Amino acid sequence: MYDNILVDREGPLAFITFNRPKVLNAMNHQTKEEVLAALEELEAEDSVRVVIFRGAGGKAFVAGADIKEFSGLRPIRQWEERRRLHFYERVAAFPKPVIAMIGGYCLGGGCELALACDIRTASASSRIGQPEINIGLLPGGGGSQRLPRLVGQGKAMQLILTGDMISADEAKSIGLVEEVYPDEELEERTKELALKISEKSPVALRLAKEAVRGAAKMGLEAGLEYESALFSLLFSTDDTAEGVKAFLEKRKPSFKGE
Ligand code: CO8
Repeated sequence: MYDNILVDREGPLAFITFNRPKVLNAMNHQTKEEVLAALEELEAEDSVRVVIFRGAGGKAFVAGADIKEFSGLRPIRQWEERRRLHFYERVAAFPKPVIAMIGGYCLGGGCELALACDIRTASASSRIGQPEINIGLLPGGGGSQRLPRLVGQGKAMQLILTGDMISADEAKSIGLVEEVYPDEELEERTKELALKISEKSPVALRLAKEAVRGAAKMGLEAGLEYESALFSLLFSTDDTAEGVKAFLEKRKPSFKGE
């Protein structure tokens, strides 16, 4: 159905796999269109609780935007694409939890995609960076804004100004990825993490994600008001009633997402 990605379901999990291993899964325009279409599909499927991005071929998650599309690119075309797609913003705003499962190179637009996800796991041998500066560019998919929020301004500056790739362990030490697993355990351990999340109330997950995203969008006072409104809203849901009841009855809750 898609040329550049694969979409697979496994119980409550859905995988979107970047599938252009010959170019280390570099993302071209068509890939982005396909990812957005897949996300739309997965948003509508109640059985899908968590989405995981991964790369095919074992060598890369995504080695960046497809540099071939940059040669002779007209500024107006680039501006129009951004205006029309809002690719990275739509990944970040997806209403279900999204995990970037990084196996191998995670560079440029690939790193920015990972930054737009909610949680990042990486295999120990992964290499992560924002090398745009090496081709006379800067991160144009949100990296200059999301990276400093995650790792602090100094480290973000260093990564963006040098274009250096760092190891998964270093990425974890600066907060750029949340978990590092041995290469052969990446998929299994990431699935365990995703399955744990998938058991929670989908509606509570959605609002919790919104609340945390709010922290990057507003000041503390407005953020606390936002959190309070979302917290209160959850008392209108069956899931919250069920969660509280199940706790008091000392049993596992059964969440319906309503
Ligand atoms: N775009 C296009 N093709 C690529 C890319 C890429 N980003 N990365 C790798 N490839 C291709 C190579 O050209 C090569 O193709 P071919 O076999 O036809 O020559 C193939 O993939 C395999 O790559 P290598 O032979 O280079 O593999 P190596 O193991 O020697 O090196 C590297 C791996 C170090 C990852 C190397 O491929 C590399 O440096 N790649 C480029 C990484 C990069 O600079 N990424 C950032 C791109 S710019 C960007 O992402 C901007 C984002 C802005 C987003 C906002 C847009 C709206």
